[in-house]
Amino acid sequence: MFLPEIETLPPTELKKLQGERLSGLIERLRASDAEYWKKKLNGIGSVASIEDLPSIPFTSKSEFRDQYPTGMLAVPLRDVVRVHASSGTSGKPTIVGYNAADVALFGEVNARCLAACGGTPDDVIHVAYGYGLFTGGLGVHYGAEALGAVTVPASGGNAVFQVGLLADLGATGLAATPSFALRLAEQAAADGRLADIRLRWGIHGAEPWSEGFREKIQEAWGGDYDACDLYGLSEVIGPGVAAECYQNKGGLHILEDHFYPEIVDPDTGEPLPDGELGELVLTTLTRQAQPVLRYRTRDITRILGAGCPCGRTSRRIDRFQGRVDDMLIIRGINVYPRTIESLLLDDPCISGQFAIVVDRRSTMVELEARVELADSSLVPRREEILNRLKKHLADTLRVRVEVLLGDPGSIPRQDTGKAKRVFVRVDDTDPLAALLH
Ligand code: DLL
Repeated sequence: MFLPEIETLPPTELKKLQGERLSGLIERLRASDAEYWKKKLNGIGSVASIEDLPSIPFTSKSEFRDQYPTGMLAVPLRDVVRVHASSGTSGKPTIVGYNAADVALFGEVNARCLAACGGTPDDVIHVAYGYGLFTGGLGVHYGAEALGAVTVPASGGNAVFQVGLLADLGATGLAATPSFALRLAEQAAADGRLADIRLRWGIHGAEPWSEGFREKIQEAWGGDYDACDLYGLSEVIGPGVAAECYQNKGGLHILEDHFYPEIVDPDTGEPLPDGELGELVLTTLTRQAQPVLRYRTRDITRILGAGCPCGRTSRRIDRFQGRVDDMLIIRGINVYPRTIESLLLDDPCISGQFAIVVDRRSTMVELEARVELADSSLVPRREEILNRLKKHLADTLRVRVEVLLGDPGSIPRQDTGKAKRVFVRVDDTDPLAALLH
């Protein structure tokens, strides 16, 4: 544990700390000259404990767009020492500012997450998240340095070169998106370098991934590799909001002394009790330059409760089911791409690479899943595996999915950024062809 005195605080003390931090934050924000904060807090009564949080209105993604680029800063711009940005789906990116204390916090929370996933000062940590405006590379980088590990800023791309580096520098920890972690393992196998690589654990996030995908990554790197989940988002800080511990995978410890979680109904905004699936809402209790109050993440999860064999007392949240906006509505039936992924990747004969195509060429929308065989020895069994997959999907989903089962390596790989899994087909051009350029 990186900060045991905080990470094992008894729940009542944690709640007290959260209340103090929240009321301190509100006082700081009330003192800010920014128009945005004056308006946001106008008419809000006293905020003395965490129970007062629901009296504050939600914050939505559109506020970042409206306040672009620096309207949400709670400090003068000259106090900012770093900016990050996430690319918006439409138009303007979301800009996030950090002062020196925020940068230190960014390092601390990532060091805590790395330690939860198995990292120690003795590790060599290969950071293959993208560096730049994206928060992944620099966020985990500062965490790995704060932990005292040897930190290798590999960034994304160039899998062949990265495999050599992993072997030559003796990396023991791998920080990468789950899709790139698997891509690197495939490359290492193709180059005959797997036996030269000593990776023990990985910290993977920035995109949704199923338990089946975890198994593919762990198998690809060898049985002892622990693949753990890391969650975060630019609007809140970047990576470092929640992470699994290697002792108890299946839920993520939320660093709730800094990021206070609530779960609400995504349609009505009504709070939901622990255990119920809904939209995660986050409040940054300690961010200084650009805090957020009750930010609607659009990410779907549930609160699992506290108590964990690792000794951390923070509550855990479930692995992400997807985003509210990801939900596909196929002939009136709601389906999340992650559900289809879980069903497909349950099958050991299928590789971890897949794509879902929403075919909108006719008014009857069709779903197509493209997968590939895990290795070429399975080619003679293609029909049998395909029928098994189709049956597995038909038994569980209420929508029909056409399955295409290709040869190993037939689905295009992506070496940078977040893996694109869902493609929309509107004409006779194959939407996956765009990945080849
Ligand atoms: O993806 C920050 C990050 C970097 C997290 C590296 C983990 C590792 P954004 O680009 O702003 O920030 O995207 C945030 O990505 O709202 C989720 O929808 C999704 N996401 C992030 N982590 C996970 C995860 C970074 N572990 C958005 N599981 C979030 C599922 C995730 N989805």
